Amino acid sequence: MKTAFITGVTAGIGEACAKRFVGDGWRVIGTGRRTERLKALAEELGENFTPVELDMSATAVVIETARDLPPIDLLVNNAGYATKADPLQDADLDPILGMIDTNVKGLVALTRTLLPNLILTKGAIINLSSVAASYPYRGGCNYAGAKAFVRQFTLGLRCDLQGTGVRVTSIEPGMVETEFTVVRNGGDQASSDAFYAGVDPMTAEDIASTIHWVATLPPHLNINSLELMPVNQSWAGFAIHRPEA
Ligand code: 8X3
Repeated sequence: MKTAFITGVTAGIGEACAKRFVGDGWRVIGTGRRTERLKALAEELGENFTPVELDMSATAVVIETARDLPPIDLLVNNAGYATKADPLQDADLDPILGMIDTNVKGLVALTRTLLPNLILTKGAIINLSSVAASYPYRGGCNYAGAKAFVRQFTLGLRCDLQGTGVRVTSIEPGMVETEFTVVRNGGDQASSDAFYAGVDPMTAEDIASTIHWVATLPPHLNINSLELMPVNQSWAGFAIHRPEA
């Protein structure tokens, strides 16, 4: 039986991944901060799901947790979030630094600590980046910067792991309707609903299916990066400011 270690399983893409992999006969070790949700997921998924309470911003605990794990075939670095989309000149610094702790430092600490384990199993690493890694937008510089780090970390890690058989993939979704925008907007469900209204956005299950597909490809095949958007999302042009003469 294969084992996946998935971070951030208490909602959204992480939760959908836990369900998808357990449903396909994998053992899943899933982390999250919210005890009640972990408990509910454990009840739903049964003995092949092991819940681990973990805050990815607590780097020392992340390292300790990763050191004690049994052999892992797949690491899904899913945990992460975005802070409010305020222009940096108007934004509070503390939430931004906290987001970098989770989205960047926690991910690096976990991956580094699990590498000997994954090299032994010739496993796979799937990192959740974002379209924001490649396309800037107003109010997104911190989140986009963190996700650009994840993308480039993933590609560089492929070079480091050359010859080990370990596969590494950056998954880069656009609009997925989860708690992502509720969290980004400080708990404002109505503004999240408005953001996704009429878009027919991607679902957490869409991304979980993609991750499952990537993870179960033949071992000689590596998807380096995979960008996904709902059909109704694409790109805007450059913003041009023309000061009045
Ligand atoms: C977030 C992607 O398109 O919702 O990772 O800003 S988008």
